[in-house]
Amino acid sequence: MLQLNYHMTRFILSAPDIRHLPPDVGVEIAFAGRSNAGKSSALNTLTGQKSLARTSKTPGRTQLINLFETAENCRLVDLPGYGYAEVPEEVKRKWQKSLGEYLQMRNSLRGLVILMDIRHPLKELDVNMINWAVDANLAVLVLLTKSDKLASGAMKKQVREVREALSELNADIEVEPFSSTKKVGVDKLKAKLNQWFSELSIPDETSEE
Ligand SMILES: Nc1nc2c(ncn2[C@@H]2O[C@H](COP(=O)(O)OP(=O)(O)OP(=O)(O)O)[C@@H](O)[C@H]2O)c(=O)[nH]1
Ligand SMILES: [Mg+2]
Repeated sequence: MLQLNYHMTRFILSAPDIRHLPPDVGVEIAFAGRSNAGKSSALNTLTGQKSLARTSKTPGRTQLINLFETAENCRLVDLPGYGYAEVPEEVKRKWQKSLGEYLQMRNSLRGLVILMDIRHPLKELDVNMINWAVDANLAVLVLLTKSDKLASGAMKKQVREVREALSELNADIEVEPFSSTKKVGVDKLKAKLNQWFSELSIPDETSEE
């Protein structure tokens, strides 16, 4: 099993749509979730780099498909959030379209880390995303973010409830609390990414003679 050093992760590029992405080979794991869920913060915490991915108090910060590379053919992707109403309709349409295209067309996308604020989990769009990912045969890890915002008892109750709700899907989805500020769940995230990068690589069809 690969043991990647996530601190070595470097930025590759930001793409407005999938036509601007690098060749579709290797394994990509994308961070998805509602606007403001803490996707970009989780990437920074994982990589030990304060401003690798751009974060903001204002939802809708990440508007492009941002690619990072941890090792050769092992990429992490920071996606724009979904479900944020307060952006101009035109902008929202454009970025939700490229998000949808990325999720549906990108061959090297093998897994999704789905992040939900632990205080507001399993909103309709989250459930849709999880169901869609399961149907599309993507591996899924659910992180309940900002776990520092709840007391220990309430935090554990939320984790248990989300686990119970998702167990009905029979889809082997791990659910873990996560906090970027308190560094909770980082080791679980690293372990899952190592597993996925090791197991989910697909042979490069173009290299077969
Ligand atoms: N208390 C607390 N705040 C957090 C945590 N993670 C993120 N935040 C805050 O939540 C806000 C949103 O974080 P981002 O990482 O930018 O969220 P995002 O999901 O990338 O948002 P978009 O790019 O807009 O979709 C910021 O103000 C962060 O500081 C956490 O673990 N604990
Ligand atoms: Mg972001």
